[in-house]
Amino acid sequence: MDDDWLVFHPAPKAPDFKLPKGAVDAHCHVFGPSPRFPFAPERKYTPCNAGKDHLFALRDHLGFARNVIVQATCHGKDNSAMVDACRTAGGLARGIASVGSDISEAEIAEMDEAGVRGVRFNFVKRLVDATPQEVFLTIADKIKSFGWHIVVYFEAESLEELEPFLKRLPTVLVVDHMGRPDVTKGVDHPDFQRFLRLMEENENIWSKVTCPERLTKAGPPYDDVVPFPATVVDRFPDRVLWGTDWPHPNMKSHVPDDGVLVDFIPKIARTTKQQQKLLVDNPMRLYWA
Ligand code: 0GY
Repeated sequence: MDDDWLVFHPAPKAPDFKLPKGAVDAHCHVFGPSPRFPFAPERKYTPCNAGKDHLFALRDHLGFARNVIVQATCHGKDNSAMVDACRTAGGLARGIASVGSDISEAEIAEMDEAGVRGVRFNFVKRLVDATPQEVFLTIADKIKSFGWHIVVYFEAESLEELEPFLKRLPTVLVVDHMGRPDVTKGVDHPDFQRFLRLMEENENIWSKVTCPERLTKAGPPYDDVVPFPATVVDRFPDRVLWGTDWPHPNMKSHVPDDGVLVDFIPKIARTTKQQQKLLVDNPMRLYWA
């Protein structure tokens, strides 16, 4: 692993917040373990091993029932670790894959059978080399008849340029980490207002209200981040998802305690009705219907 890699928390606290029955951790990853599942030659980072057994133990410790495992860029387009985790979970995990435009219908069908329900388009330059928009449009066209959706990862300053392209995509879109706002600018800043307007005007766009540990400047318990996800949950309660982001790739400031992250949830989804939608109803509708 990279010299400056921060390994996930060895013993997260048991959360004080009791998750509703059937709660879904809708954003997490598996890394390897290598050498069984080698990392991709084109990767931009080399993580620690963080395999499915660890992930499922964390799920049980925190009180989640299910996982959505998102293909991490360190595995490139080799989805085998994620697919293996989905198969092992016996219906309790779904997956999001990374694929090329040469993906065949048979390959999509095989992943679908394993539990994959979407693809991820990544626009974060430190994680991937740029992909031509035509490639993404070809992939979108191939996956849409399977009822799959598209997860998009970009940073706030890219949204203005990306917006016309996002509007061309034909499926549900799920934006990772609210498009990574700069929390020092506040929710009223034009950048975050642009993101809220995008959701307002496009009913197919959902948001993961995730990653206070990445967005914070103040550190745990991440109170400086609260207004951002709280606003999104208040305005779009039927189009939000929550996840741990375990094993927290590329964290540099600190190692997050996943139990502290779970205790953040009631600060951003303040009623039991919002919590039920965020943690159970929305992910079940998108991934298990
Ligand atoms: C995240 C965030 C990051 C990494 C990846 O696939 C990945 O490598 O998503 C990041 O470095 O911000 O959502 O896991």
